Amino acid sequence: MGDFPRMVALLKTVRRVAVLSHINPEADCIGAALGLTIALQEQGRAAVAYNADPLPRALRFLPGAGDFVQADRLPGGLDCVVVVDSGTPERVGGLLTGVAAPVLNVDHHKGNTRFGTLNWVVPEASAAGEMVFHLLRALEHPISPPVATNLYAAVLTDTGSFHYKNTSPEALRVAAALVEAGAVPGQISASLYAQRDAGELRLLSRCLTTLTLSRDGRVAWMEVSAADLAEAGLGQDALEGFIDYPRSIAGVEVALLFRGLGGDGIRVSLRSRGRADVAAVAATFGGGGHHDAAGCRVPGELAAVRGAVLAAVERELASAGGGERG
Ligand SMILES: [Mn+2]
Repeated sequence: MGDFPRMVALLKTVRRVAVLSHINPEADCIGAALGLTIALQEQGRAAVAYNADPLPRALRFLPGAGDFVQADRLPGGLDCVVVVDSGTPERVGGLLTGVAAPVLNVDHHKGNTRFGTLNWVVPEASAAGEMVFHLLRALEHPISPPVATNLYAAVLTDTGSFHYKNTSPEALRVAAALVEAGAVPGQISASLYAQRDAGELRLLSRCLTTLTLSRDGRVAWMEVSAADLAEAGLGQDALEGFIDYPRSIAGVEVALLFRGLGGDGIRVSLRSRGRADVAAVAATFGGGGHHDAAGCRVPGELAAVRGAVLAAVERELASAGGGERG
C-alpha cells in the first residue's frame, strides 16, 4: 500500500494539480494522466496534464486530449504534482526541476526509485490506468465515460490487448468496471489499432525484410533506420506494433526492434514471451520497463549496438534457465 492512504487524503484537499507522464508517451501513461486529470476537474479542481513531449497523433482521440499541455517547465503555485507510469524523475524530462509542491508517485514499474514525496508503487498492477481506477475509487469519485475511456485505453494497451502475462483477474475486473462506466471497447480498439496510414504498412513491409532469427530460433529482430522513417515521412510512433511481428513467431522467446535515431544512437524495443526478463537487459543499457516489455537507447552504430544487445539477451536467456540450453 505504501503511502496510498496519505495520497488519497492529500488529493481530497488540493486545488491546483499538475499530472505528469513520461517522455515518449504511450497510451498507458497518457490514458492514466488524462483520466486522472478529467476526474479531478470533475471534482472542481484546477488540474492540467503536462508532458515534456507532444501527444502522439494516434492518441488525440482520447477525451481531454485537447487540454493536454506540452511544456518544458511547470507553472508555480501548484498544490501537488502527480506523476504516473514513471519509474524515475528523469522519465518526465525536466518537468520536476525546481518543483516545490509535494510529488505523488503513482507507478507500476518494479524498479521505481520512489522519488516522490508520497509513493504508491504496485508492480502487480497491469497498467498505471488500473492504479488510477483504484485511486478514483478510494476518492469515491464516480467514473464518467470520458475517464473510463482513458483508463480502458491504458489497460488495453499495457496488457497488449489482454495478450500479455500481466492480464490479471484484476486487470479484467477493472476493464469490466470501465466498460460498465461507459468505455466502449470496439470504438477504443478501432481508434487505437485501426487508424494506420498506408505508408506505415509500406514501412512495415520494408522492415519485415530485415527480420532475422538467432540460430536457435529463440530470438528474432527487425531493424528500421532513421532514413527509412524520413523517406516514408513518418515519425517514431509509426512503428507502434511492429515488434509484435517478430514476437508472434513460434518458438521466439525474445523479440527486438532496433531503430536508428539518426546520429543519436539506436532505440531498442524488447519483448519477452515470459521466461526472459527484458527489463533486466534494458537496464544494463540504461533503459527500463517491465519483465515482458522494455526499451533502451544505446549510443553507437547499429551493428555494434545490435551485437551488444543480442549478447545481453543471450546471457539473460541462459540465466533465466528452463530452455534446452538452460
Ligand atoms: Mn504503464
